[in-house]
Amino acid sequence: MRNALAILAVAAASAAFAEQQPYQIFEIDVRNVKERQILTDSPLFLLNEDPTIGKNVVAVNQGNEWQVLALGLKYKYRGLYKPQIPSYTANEDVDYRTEWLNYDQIIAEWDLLLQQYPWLVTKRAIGTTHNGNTIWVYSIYKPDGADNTSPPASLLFLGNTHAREWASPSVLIHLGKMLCQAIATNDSVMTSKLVGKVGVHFVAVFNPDGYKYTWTNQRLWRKNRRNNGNNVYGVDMNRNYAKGWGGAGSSGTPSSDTYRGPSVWSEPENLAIKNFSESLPNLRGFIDYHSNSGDILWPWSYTTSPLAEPYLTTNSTVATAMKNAILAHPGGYNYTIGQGSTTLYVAGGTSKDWYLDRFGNIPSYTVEIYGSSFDPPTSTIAPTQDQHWVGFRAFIQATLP
Ligand code: 0X9
Ligand code: ZN
Repeated sequence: MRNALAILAVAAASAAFAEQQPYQIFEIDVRNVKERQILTDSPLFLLNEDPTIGKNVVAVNQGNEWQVLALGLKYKYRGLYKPQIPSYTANEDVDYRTEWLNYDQIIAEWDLLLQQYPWLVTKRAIGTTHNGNTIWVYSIYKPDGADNTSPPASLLFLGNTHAREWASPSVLIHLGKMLCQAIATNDSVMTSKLVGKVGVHFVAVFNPDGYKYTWTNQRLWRKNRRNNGNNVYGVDMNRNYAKGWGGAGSSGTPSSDTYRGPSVWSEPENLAIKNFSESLPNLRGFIDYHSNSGDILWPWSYTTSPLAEPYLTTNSTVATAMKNAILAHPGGYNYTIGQGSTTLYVAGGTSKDWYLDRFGNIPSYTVEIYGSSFDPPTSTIAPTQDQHWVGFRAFIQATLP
C-alpha cells in the first residue's frame, strides 16, 4: 500500500515535471592565467559568467565527474542539481507571467500578438539553424499616416543567445506585449518616440536549437547545436561575431562552452542576424538579453581599453537611465553598469562589440537579467519582466531624444 501510494505520488509529480539527468556541482580554484585557460577549454558547464582567477562554479553530468579531476586543478564538491523541466499537456493554457514556456509556446505567444495587433506587428524569417529551425523576428511599428510606410529607423533586441538563460526570451515576450499595448493605447512617451519614426525588432528566440535542447536533454546547455564532429556539439554564438573574434575569453576547442566556431560568422544564426541588422534602416540601439548576473554592459568586451568618446558618453548615459529606472521600480534590482571587459571579463567576438563597431555611436549592450541562477523560481518571472519593461522604456526614452 505504501509503495502504491509512493508510485501514485511520483506519477502525479511527473505529470507536471520531467526530470533530466542530474548534474554534479563543483567549485574550481583557478590561480593564474594558465589555469584559467585550462578551465576555458574544458567541456564543463561553467555557471559563473566567465572563467575567473579565483573560485568558479561548474556543473558536470553525473558519471562524468572524471572531467573535473582531469583538469588537475583544486576543486570542492558542492552537491547535486536535478533539473525539473515543466511538461505541459497539449493545448494546456500556460501563463507566460508565472511559468517558463517551451519553444512552441513562446512562438505561439508572439503569434497571438500578431493576431491581436495585425496593424502593428509583422513577423519574418531571417534564417535557418543547423537543426532546420527558423529564426523569427517580430517587428512592431505604427506609421503616423494612413499609408503603410516602413520605419525610417530601427531598434533591435535579441532573446536567448544562450540556450539555458530562460529569463531572456521570457522577458522579451513581456516587452513585446507591453509595447503593443502602449502604442495601441497612445501612451504619450512611446507614441512620441516611435510612431512614424522607429521600428522595434525582437528576435524572440535567437538560438532555437539550443533552447529546445535545454528542454529535452540538457538544462544547462549554452551554445547552439553545430555538429563539430567526434560527437561534440555547439558554438558559443556570443563568441562568433567579427569584432575581436579569436581573442582572449573564447576558446578554439570545440567541446568548450565558449567555443568561438571555426571562423568569424561561421554560424547560421550569427550570419542571419548580421544580414538582417545590415538590412535595417538606421539602427539606433541594440540589446542582447542574457542572464543572470544583474549587469548592463557596454563595449568593449574584447579589450580592456576604454571606449572612446562620444561612444562612452552615449553608452554610459543610457545605461544609467536604465539602471535608475529599474532601481526606482518597487523591488527593483540594483544593476551594475560598466564596460564588459572590466566589469565582467574580456571576451572576444561578442555581439555588443560588433554592433557598436559596425553601427557607430549607438547604445549597444549585453543586459544580464538578474536571477538567482539559470533556473530561478517561477515566482520571480513576473517581477523580473516588470522591471525590464521599466528598463526598456528608459532605454527607448534615453536613446531617442
Ligand atoms: O559570456 C557571455 O557571453 C556573457 N555572459 S553570460 O553569462 N550570459 O554568458 C557576457 C558577455 C559580456 N561581456 C564580457 N564578459 N566582457
Ligand atoms: Zn549569456
